[in-house]
Amino acid sequence: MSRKKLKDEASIKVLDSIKGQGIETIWDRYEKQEPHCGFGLLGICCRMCNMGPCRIDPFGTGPQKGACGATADTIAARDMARSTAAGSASHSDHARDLAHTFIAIGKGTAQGYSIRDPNKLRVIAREYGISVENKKDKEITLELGEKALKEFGKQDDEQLTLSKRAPKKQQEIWKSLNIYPRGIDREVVETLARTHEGMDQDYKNLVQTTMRTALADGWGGSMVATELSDILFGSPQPIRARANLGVLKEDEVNIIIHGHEPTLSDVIVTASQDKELLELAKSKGAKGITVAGICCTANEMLMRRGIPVAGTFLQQELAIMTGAVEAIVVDIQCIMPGIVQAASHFHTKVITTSSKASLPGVGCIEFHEDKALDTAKRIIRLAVENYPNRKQDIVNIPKESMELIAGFTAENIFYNLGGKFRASYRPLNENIANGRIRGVAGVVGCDNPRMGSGSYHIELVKELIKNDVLVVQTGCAALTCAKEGLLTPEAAIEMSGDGLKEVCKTVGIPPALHVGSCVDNSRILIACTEMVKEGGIGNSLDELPVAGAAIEWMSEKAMAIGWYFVASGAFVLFGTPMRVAGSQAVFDYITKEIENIVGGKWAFEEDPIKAAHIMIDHIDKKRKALKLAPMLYKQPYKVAV
Ligand code: SF4
Ligand code: MSK
Repeated sequence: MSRKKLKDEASIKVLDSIKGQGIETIWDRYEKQEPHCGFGLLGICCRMCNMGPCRIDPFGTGPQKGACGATADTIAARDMARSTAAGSASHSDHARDLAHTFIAIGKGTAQGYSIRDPNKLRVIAREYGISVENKKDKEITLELGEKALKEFGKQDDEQLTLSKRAPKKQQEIWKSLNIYPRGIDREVVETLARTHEGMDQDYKNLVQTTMRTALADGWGGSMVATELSDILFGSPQPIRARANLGVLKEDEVNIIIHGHEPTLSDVIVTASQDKELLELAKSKGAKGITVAGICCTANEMLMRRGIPVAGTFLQQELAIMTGAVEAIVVDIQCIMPGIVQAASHFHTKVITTSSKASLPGVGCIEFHEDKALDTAKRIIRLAVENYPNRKQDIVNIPKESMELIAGFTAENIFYNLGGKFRASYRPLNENIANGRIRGVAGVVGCDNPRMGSGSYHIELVKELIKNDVLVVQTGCAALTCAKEGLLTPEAAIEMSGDGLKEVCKTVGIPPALHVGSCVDNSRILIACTEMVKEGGIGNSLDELPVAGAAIEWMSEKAMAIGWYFVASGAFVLFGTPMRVAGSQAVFDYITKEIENIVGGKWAFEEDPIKAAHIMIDHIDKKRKALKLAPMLYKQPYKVAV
């Protein structure tokens, strides 16, 4: 029963409040799907052509080949490649939209935007080979937007962010394996072509295209999205805010922004402070307007503007079920169709804003840069006018919300670890080398009713920090841990091992650092590269004592992220094996053999404590290979789990 693992008090209270009212949630629908189709779970069902669907018998007594002759190996690897391409496309299309916004700003056709980090604009423009001398922001913005856009369609040339930033050893490996990505679009299209019926049947070749496409995302599409967002919306700095459903206000108009793209939500936040709209809200009986985020739109607005977080992916329906949300404004990705059904029981208006993410029967106020501010004001007006329709007697906002610090980046971590006078990765590397910090782990990704409904992230992070592993977090994993207090120095330092505690206390940082949204996993690539550059704990990414996990992964984007880290030399753990367990050959290849090829590999473990120790074992293996000092303090770490 999936709900049994849900530990978040606020969510449980909302679920209890709707009992017996015939209102469905993701947990109800998930349970109705059980038991899940074994063929699908194992990845041995193929629907690539109309001779199928074909299924491979996992017990060896039934068919071992599809009608065309495809084996379990081909079918599983082909499915994994396609999903990774879809995930890469999602991140990268988000980046493309930002490039378009840059062009619109440069041409003067965008409304309501200004470049908030003109220094970074110049740094990145120079990296793209654009001369910035004596040029105005607008001019550079246009040139950078156009150049960034060209990255997507490159046919043979290398992507700039990748060729200029990735460690040399990784670049050499990618070239020797023919997985050095070209244009983002080209890689996605090629993977789709290669996975068509009658095309690539060799699972190793399919893993190769999977890695190349994912690398195009991590070092390309996602990285472009991160950099352009920093320039446009401001580079994050550590900022305090609050997270969980308790951030909604009983006496204010509540607007939820949900999805991934900050382009409209940033303007919505600005418009929510508009005097006229605030007056309108007062005239309707509300004391003000609260904008709160869900999913990665939340992360984007949280780390740049301190906007409160209403919740994670799994809380999108629950926010509506508090009865206190006037509008939920969605852009792209991770928008559950279930919110429409949820909203039908309350007064909440669901507003879609992208023609790429439509919901049946739901009105769309399409967002375009040239009318961004007008659109934002129109949306807020709609929400405000909906406030009198709220039934105050059924409003049930749980009290729970927790303080957090968000907004660490690969750049500002220099200052936070080294202080103003010693701005470098040296203190981090030194503390890893001398055994105060065991290593670094990325704990990222979705929350999933199949796993712990968020609770696995919390258990995993607690076990890692207890064993002196510094944690960096993005996506809903970060928001989940924020709700538990793991993103504040005050609440979390005491849960850390003695070495990590000493470092965090000295520097005043939490043991789990929020580094952003899903596309911001690219910041982790950059931070790892900086650790290599600083020296002393490995000469390439695959030598570093680091590991990553998306234990509750749900989306295809998580597969793209996992694969670009593995292809970059990292160890990545997922709770479940990406629908490849039906092919022993593919499973063994990606969990064992591949380490000798790219330096990284996969592991799958659903138990969060065991998962933490698998990651710790990997970090210790790397420490041993580097001959780093033994851990400084006696640890709770037990080798056998
Ligand atoms: Fe079946 Fe082959 Fe068609 Fe897949 S591609 S559905 S295995 S015939
Ligand atoms: S939002 S991809 S549920 S992390 Fe980026 Fe959360 Fe996963 Fe969506």
